[in-house]
Amino acid sequence: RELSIVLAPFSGGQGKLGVEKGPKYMLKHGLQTSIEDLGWSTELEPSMDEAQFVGKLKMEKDSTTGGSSVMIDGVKAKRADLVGEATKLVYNSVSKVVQANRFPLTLGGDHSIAIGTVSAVLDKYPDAGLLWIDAHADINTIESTPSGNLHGCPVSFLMGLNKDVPHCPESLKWVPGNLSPKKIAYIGLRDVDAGEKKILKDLGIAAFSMYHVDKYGINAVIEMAMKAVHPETNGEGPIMCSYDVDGVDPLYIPATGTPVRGGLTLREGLFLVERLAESGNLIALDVVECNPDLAIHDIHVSNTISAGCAIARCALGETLL
Ligand code: DIR
Ligand code: MN
Ligand code: MN
Ligand code: MN
Repeated sequence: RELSIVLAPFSGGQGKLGVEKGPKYMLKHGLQTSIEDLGWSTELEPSMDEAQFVGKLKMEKDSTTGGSSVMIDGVKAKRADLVGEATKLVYNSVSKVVQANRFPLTLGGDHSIAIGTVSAVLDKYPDAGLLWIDAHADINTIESTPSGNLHGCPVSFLMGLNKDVPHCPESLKWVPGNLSPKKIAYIGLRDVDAGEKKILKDLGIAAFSMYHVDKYGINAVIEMAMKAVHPETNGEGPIMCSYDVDGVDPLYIPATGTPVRGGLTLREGLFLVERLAESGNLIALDVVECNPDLAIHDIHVSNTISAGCAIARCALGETLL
């Protein structure tokens, strides 16, 4: 069992600096050794130069030209050039890893980086199902986005929903956009924009909100999600998990950019990935949106980073007994 930790220290998909520090903090917490202790041989795969992107972000904030944003009906797809560039670098790294039959564990960074990870995984495993753990659906198009933040849009790019939209950013045209709406299931949703609700409904996407977690329990929800992405084989088949830590309640994971109360308990959030590990079907994992700079107290940093690391370890086989 061989694994590469792909570092994706990118923050341009949203507006709060600090989320690029996620990978560094998780490594400092001892993540690589603890994964080795689970029996994996590991390697680091840096995908991009953190300082280079932070430098560009700062430049852009200082600049008044706004040349890198695309304005559509008064809404900007913010920093689309940087998101296009960064996600392509992540795509290149994850492609190298999966093509070498290694497991890609990608550490964000904001959730826009999943444009790169999922595209690379689908090249290698076209039949893969995608479980998207998040308070948010991240399926806004460049037309529906209320914020212009591209970390709220990765799924629409993965599905090719922006292809026919005028002014689709040139920088993101490399994205294959071939994820089928039948191959994704959400768990943990509780802050979904009106435009996103319409897309989920129109495309018939499997979406389990916190309502469903409360109603059926997390075990039943994960079984339903696995069956939703692999209906012909009763839930069996390759699964990728893209895990936004804001899926878990901010009580447990406070240092994240867009916290929403009423989320998964820490145990529910860990059970999810323990169950995926147990299935033997997990082929790739992202852990994104840990932002140590948003903590008010030091304890918030350690709670967030230790929970982020626990998500990775549980997905990779750590058990309580
Ligand atoms: C909101 C928030 N739906 C947006 N999205 C977030 O900006 O599109 N995604 N926070 O993680
Ligand atoms: Mn989110
Ligand atoms: Mn919102
Ligand atoms: Mn997200």
